[in-house]
Amino acid sequence: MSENTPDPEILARVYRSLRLIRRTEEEIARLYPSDKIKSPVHLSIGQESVSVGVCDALASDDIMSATYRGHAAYLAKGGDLGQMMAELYGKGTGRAGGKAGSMHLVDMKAGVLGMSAVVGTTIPIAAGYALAMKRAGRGRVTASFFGDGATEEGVFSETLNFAALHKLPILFVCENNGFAIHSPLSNRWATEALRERVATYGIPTQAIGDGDVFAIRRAAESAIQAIRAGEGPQFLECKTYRWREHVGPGEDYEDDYRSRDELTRWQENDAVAITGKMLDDARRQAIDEDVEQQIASAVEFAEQSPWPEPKELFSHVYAD
Ligand SMILES: Cc1ncc(C[n+]2csc(CCOP(=O)(O)OP(=O)(O)O)c2C)c(N)n1
Repeated sequence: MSENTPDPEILARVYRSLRLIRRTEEEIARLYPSDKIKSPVHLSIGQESVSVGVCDALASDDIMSATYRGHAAYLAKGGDLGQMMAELYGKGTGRAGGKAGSMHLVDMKAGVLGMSAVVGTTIPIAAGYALAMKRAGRGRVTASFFGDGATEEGVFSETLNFAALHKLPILFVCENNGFAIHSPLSNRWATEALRERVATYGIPTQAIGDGDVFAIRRAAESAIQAIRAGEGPQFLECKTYRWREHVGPGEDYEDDYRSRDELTRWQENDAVAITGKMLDDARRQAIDEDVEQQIASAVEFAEQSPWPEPKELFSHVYAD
């Protein structure tokens, strides 16, 4: 972790966000076998520092898009937890009326543009939003989160080119967890020089190799400053590690595609635990208790909420 001591308010806010995401997803994993949660879940446990570091550096009216592994980014940007949980339960009070599930979270009040199950597809949509924001001229920034696998999609390269050409106000954030489902980078990339590939489009890049949330936050802050100064898109590559299986609540270290030693190395560098230890005990305990209450009331809200009305099946299918 960083040697620079963060500002106490930033430290407390960052810890709260990390802890909320970690505990929410642990609760989702605990509830999942009960079949109350009606959609597949792709957990970010272990990857929280990327979403938190970047979203904490964004302004509240900035915009963010993410992927099916999107609970962390949604919560880090301030998405409503109760409505997220109700969405996972398929309830009518969910963010999308229970129709979208975990992989398609959206909350425009919090600047969450949306997510998609189709790899890479939110990258050009985020660039489109950035183009609209540039034209509106109010200095707002879009951040686009995606995995290392998404950089293999043609649309990634097309979007980098377009964004660089038009100097769009967009921050590209690659959450490089080293795997696309079970395929490691070594089976997919001839070189790991992702930053060099991106730089050929004329986009400045930075890399953070160890999941240090404050290093990610500092990198995001400087990139966002450059974007607001009109310098065009910026790119962050954040190395990270997915602790659970690709989809679902469990672990998959018996599946023979990665070793538990790798997990242990990342767990020793766990941003949630390290950041918590930087706070004094009373402050940390108060935050932890508050987070538990927030999660309990979100679960209660989801459980007590009604199912969508049958007629809702036909709403939002076509534009009015
Ligand atoms: C266009 C497309 N191709 C393939 C898939 C199947 N698929 C789902 S997740 C995934 C891996 C993507 O890996 P990455 O972008 O690194 O994200 P991560 O799951 O590691 O967060 C693939 C290939 C898909 N959903 N969409």
